[in-house]
Amino acid sequence: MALSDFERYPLTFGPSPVHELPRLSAHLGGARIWAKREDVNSGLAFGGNKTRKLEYIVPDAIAQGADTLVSIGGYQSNHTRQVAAVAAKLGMKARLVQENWVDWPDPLSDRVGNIQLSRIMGADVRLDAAGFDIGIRSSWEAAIKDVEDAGGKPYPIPAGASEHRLGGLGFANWAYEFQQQEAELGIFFDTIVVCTVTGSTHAGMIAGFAGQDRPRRVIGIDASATIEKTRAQVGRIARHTAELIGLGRELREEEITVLEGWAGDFYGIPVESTLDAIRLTGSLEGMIVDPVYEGKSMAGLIDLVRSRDIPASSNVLYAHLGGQPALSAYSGLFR
Ligand code: 5PA
Repeated sequence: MALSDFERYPLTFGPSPVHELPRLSAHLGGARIWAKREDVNSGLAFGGNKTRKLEYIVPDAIAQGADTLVSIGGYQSNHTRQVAAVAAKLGMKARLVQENWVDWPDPLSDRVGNIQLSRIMGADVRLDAAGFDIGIRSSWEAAIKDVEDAGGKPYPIPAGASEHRLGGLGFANWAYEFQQQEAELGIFFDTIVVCTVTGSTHAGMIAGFAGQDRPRRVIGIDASATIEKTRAQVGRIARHTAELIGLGRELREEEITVLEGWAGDFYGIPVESTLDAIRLTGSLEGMIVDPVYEGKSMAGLIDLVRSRDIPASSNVLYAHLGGQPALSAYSGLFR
């Protein structure tokens, strides 16, 4: 099968915008930096990377006759907020397990930002005391059973829609969408920088770009602070997705690059480089990145450009995956 054989339920506005970040590029004095913006990809509750993944998952949920999307994340999960929006859009219910993934002192963490939006959209939001883990959780399996026992038809969507058979397709498609956009611009981007946690965003990109003629670096910046799990998950999903879309060859080890160094010690806790990146991107470009994900991948990009690990001759694309609603739960950082 090829990617085009998979059904896609449109949830986005179309191709996400691509634009240059000239003041950030000049400030760093190296590579030319551009952004592709999943934070403005949809009219559904601020969109983001999961909205794209869900475009390939929704047809399966509809085909199965599901009436409830069941998913999981932290209190400030962007993913569960996007699941809630998609459920509303489809006229389905959403049952969301929100675990206490981040030991963060803000007393409004379970009320503002993403979780507030999910509640507004009518999701059944249940808090759970369990800590961070990108794997399959018993709380989520229990929620699926709960829905079944109550006579519903659950459709399970794991954390970040990653460990789902179709989870990598959204960003494999992104890679082809971008290839078209860069052809129109007449610029080749040799390096892509993307935040990675549950893995299917980065993995999908790897699988999609692997089928294109010109090789490029797709650098994942870990924001999970559980690097081994994320690296393994990215590799597994990339290989599975490559097979699904008929790549016709094995992915090479060097095609799977997840770098550590910007996550700090804990998922969800920003470190100095995160806050510097948030302020720099905001003040130079008016582009907002969050303290959990994009601030960390932006910190990675900044360092890689400054150190010339990404050479000054490069055109580098920063994949902005969304996530700004969580900023409300981090207000204390910017007083
Ligand atoms: C998330 C994920 P992956 O999980 O596909 O690797 O994407 C990482 C990522 N940027 C990057 C933003 C803004 C994200 O929201 N978020 C998760 C969530 O529950 O929101 C899946 C963890």
